[in-house]
Amino acid sequence: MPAIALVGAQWGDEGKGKATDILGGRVDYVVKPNGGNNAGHTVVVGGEKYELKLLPAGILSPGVVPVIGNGVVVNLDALFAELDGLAARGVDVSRLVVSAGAHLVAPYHQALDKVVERFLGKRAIGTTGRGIGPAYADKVARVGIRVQDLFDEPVLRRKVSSALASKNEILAKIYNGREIATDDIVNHLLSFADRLRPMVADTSRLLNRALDAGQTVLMEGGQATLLDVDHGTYPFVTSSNPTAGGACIGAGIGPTRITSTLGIVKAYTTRVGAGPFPTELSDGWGEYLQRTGGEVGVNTGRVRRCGWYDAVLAAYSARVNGFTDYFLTKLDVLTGIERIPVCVAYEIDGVRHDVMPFSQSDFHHARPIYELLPGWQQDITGCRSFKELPVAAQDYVLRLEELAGCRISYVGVGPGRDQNIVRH
Ligand code: 2SA
Ligand code: GDP
Ligand code: MG
Repeated sequence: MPAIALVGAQWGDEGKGKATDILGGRVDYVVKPNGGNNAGHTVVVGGEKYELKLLPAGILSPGVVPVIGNGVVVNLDALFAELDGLAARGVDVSRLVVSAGAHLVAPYHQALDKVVERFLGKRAIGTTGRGIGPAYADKVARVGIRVQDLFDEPVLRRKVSSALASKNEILAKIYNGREIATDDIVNHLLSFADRLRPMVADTSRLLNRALDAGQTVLMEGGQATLLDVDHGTYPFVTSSNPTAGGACIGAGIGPTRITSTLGIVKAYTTRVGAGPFPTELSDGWGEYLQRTGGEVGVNTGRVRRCGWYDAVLAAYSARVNGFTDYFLTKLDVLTGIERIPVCVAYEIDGVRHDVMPFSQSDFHHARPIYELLPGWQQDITGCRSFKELPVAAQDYVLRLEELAGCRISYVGVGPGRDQNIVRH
């Protein structure tokens, strides 16, 4: 009855979609516990490229039941557009199950997201503009609309009306003085109700019964640890808990069910949006990693900021998530670099820090202290066992493992489903 939590260890885009996809053959359910259509996973299957946003990557594995958990915020326009797009490409989307407890992203959430970013000006977070923060804010303020509300029209109407009452003054400013009418929102949401109804279930019950029956559940975290609203680089974070603890809450599975916690970590570091990033490269190497690694946001098309591997960050992530294993992705992108810098500590206002500082003011001043590791020149994209890797590449992985305090059980050497090395 194993439950596996799969979590991004850096600032996202580590390759969680690909990791989920390759585990897909061994699991029965893949549940997305957090986030919404701000996520973006690129999965390459048999040379075909799929870009998933709101749906869990498990939808691409025929034997898997994909689940949208209660911790997700669902934009119904985005959900059906994505389902229709995949169906048109021949993917069977009929197995999808959606939690009755998941919250909805309404059009006014998106409008608020954009206007708040505009007001913040230079201090903007660099959100994806998908209304994620405002939808989670309503959830916590207890004025959110949930999937189950679509099937009780009087309740839906009451809830939309009270959600709008608290924000119509602000919304009127956004929409040039025009208030949003409750009816417009209610009718828009209700237009999806009939199509959604057969997919809706008590997903916590479904998943726990599956675990009781000896089936395997994979929780596929969106975003990543350093974007976690509690453990990330606040306020430059998303508005959910994309860590292993958050996965339990967002799926309705108790922590004692988890048998392995897999951290996905890239062999270098990237970040989209604003916020501190000690190993960021503003020289030609940043551009080199961006180009060689194809680092462009799946959702927004934004170019990702790039930097060297940060071992302090990886050890922090291993700690707050209790990782049992790391999946190190994109090792192939480093091929051809003569000496590869790895950040092993920070210098903050003249003092060396071997662990993540607890103060964000300090983290904003952190300067990387690098160790230089020998690189390799041979193409590694065809390697399928650890010993096939050049010795320098093996040593790079082993040094990262030593610094992370958690074993590196998988290594990615290309975007394809089969381009991996399994060590344990
Ligand atoms: P939001 O929209 O409120 O969640 O934004 C808050 C911060 O979280 C970051 N964030 C992400 N970072 C990396 N990847 C994400 N998904 C897409 C992708 C991003 C894209 O896979 O490429 O297409 O730009 C993601 N989602 C949220 C965001 O940049 C803010 O820093
Ligand atoms: P996610 O948000 O964590 O699922 O990651 P994204 O899909 O946004 O970004 C990861 C990108 O790296 C995708 O384009 C993947 O196809 C690609 N990728 C994943 N693993 C590897 C790898 O080992 N090598 C290479 N070259 N690309 C990879
Ligand atoms: Mg992504």
